[in-house]
Amino acid sequence: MNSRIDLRSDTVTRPTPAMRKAMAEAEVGDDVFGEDPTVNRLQERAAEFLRKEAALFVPSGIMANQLAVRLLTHPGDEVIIEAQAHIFHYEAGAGGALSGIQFYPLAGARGVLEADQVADAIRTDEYYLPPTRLICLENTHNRGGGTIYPIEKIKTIAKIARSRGVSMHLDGARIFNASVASGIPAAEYAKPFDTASFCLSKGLGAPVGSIICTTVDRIPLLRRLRRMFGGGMRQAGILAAAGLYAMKHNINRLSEDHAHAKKLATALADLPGISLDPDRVETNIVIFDISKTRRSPPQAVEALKKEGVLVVPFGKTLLRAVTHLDISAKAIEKAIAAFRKVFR
Ligand code: TLP
Repeated sequence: MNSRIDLRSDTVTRPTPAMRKAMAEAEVGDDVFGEDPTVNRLQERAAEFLRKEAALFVPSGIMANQLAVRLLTHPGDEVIIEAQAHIFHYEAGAGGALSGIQFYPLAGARGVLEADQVADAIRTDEYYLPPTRLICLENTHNRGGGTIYPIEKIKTIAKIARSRGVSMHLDGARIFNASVASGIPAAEYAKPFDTASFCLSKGLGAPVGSIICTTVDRIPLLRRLRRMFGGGMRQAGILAAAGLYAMKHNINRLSEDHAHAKKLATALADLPGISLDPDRVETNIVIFDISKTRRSPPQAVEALKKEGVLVVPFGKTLLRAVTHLDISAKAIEKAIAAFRKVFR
């Protein structure tokens, strides 16, 4: 398996020896009692990074998102979301099941909503309408193709939300990809949001864990909800140490992943039957259309697998390739050669 070039997701990275050393040496305690010093340090560090008052370490990006939804809504409320967003598309119906909310999905352009669309979707205050309580944005936008949410759009949407009494959550699973690619600090992206999450287990290369940042006064309720959702962990400092290591060493290097994605996209765009615009590849996600080849996505996935390259089907005619810490420049060359062999 190790010789395979695994472009299925940036979640597939394995901890390096240095990260494992940091994990092995971590000082630990029982985090359900709030007594794990390494978890506490990670939470402080994460809050500092996003310039929020406080942060909570949780097992997954989905839990961070769903805690935010639960925290900021009541059953029967409505949540405005882009129709391809992870929270709506990939979280197994959790918003309805765990928080009793309904979503109002809006179609965005590569995941990005216009402020007018959002403004029009906020319900007026009538007893027969569901109250709009929350707007969720995703940055970078995964199914949009790793799209960076333009900061001005975020600010405008947030201004509208505030004026209408609606909360804002950022699914910032890949916020550091957005930040490194655009040069805009992650804290600036997170600023207009009541809650902002990010994943340690994607581009940053930690094995497990996500963070949700918010105000200090919301932390007791968040801790209670995390327990309710079964996400309280005990000697989690072993995992938090990987997170601290990841935040120290693996943020700036994300630019390498972006360069690799661009290189891959540029090569793929030249192949007959593959459609994509490399200019639209802004970060580490490359989504491309293969409808003009004679292969279905599962067939193409199999053919590429035989050549030692792993990607995932991403819709009826689409495949997705994601670059990450475990993909070297040489691996990108090899992947390009494999794509040429399969699609020429
Ligand atoms: N995304 C995964 C799959 O679930 C699709 C991937 O391979 O990209 N927010 C965003 C924007 C995500 O892309 C993901 C994972 C999550 C949240 C959930 O994170 P985890 O898997 O830690 O629960």
